[in-house]
Amino acid sequence: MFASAAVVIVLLCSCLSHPTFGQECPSRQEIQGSLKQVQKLLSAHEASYLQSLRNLKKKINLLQSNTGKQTARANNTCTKLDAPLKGRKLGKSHSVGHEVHFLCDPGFELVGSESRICQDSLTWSGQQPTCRDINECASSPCLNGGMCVDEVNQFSCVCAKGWAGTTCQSPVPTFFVTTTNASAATSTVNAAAATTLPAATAGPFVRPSRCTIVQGTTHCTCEPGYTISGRDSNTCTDIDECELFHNGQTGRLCLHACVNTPGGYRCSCPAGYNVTRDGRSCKDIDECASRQNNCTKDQMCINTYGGFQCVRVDCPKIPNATYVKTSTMRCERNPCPLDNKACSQAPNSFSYHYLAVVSNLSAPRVMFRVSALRQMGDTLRFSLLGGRLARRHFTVQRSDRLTGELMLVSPVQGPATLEAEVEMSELERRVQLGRYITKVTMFVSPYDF
Ligand SMILES: [Ca+2]
Ligand SMILES: [Ca+2]
Repeated sequence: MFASAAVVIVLLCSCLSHPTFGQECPSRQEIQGSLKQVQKLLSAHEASYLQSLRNLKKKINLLQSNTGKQTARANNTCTKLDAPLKGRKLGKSHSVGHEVHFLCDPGFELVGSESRICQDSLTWSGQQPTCRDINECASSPCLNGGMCVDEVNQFSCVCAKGWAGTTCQSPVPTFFVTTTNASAATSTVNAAAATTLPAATAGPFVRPSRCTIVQGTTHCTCEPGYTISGRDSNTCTDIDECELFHNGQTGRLCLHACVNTPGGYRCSCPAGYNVTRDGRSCKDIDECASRQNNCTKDQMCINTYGGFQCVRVDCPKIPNATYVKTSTMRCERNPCPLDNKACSQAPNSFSYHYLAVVSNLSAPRVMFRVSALRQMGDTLRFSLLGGRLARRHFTVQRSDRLTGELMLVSPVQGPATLEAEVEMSELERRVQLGRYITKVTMFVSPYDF
């Protein structure tokens, strides 16, 4: 088209500059008509040229942004997330498509997102969660004017005078006994000085009362932690707080055991625990951190609730395949001889993981995750191996394209040790490319703390 326009222009130019050159020149009108057509033609060309330029620019921009995305995808991870205060984070991978879950300690409730996914945009879905102390006092459980004190996972009542019990439900026998003594003057008498206590009731759990005689009326009182019981106002007996507050429900005095003492009480914990600073709860002793363990050098110390375990990873003995330890908790298969199918079908690796949990942990919950770094082949499969016990308490499910999770499906009553094996297999057109076994051992404490 450009060529034909150029010929027309050359022809017109030569006619205009040399009108008598001997060729048949068109009339002026015809020339103007032709020039208009040429102008139209050029405008059309200019428009189409500009359109092509715009398209080309668009394509270049698209290419540039795609290259940028691929660079980001090369280290395609979201920023690291922290566990909430008084809570835990499950899941370590921050790669695109991976999920992390959040749990709160007992007595705390989660506010915000329970799970967050690392999105394609390299940002996390949802909101960062926090753990909020569950207010056990919200239902006003303390009766008869008692004041409720919210504690971690429980509450306690500070009862108004004259009331006792977990929820201040029971009236307390009065500490003041009024007797009439017509002959007595106003004086303070130590009752024990005047009366010899019977041997059977003597001892640290029995104390003399303090009596004041005011205008012929005797008022007897006891030291804190003691009360006048029965008719004998001269004798104070220890209040058995453990008995008085004995109630298996929320407002227990002690997390574990209560020991009555003269004038008070104390809480005790099973072996392997220390009593907490508030004197009422029990905290596990970390024998592995405090070197209070007898694990040998080739063993690993696993701290458990109420104790510890010494474990040693020995690589499995499987016919046709040999394994070598590549780290404290991992064994990998040595290269197989050519054409040894039995060897190449044996698991490529065994990984070992140990978890310590309390008894009766609520379920369902994710206990462990297994992820493939990248997908080989066309199918990735996760399955649960192991005996009936493992199947009763665990299941394996997929959380994203490359991750399988071991879920606890029913609470486990401790003490117990459970083992589960998660197998991850890679397949290409139903032919197995590799098998990776993760052995998870869960130590369940005898107590729910
Ligand atoms: Ca006592
Ligand atoms: Ca321990």
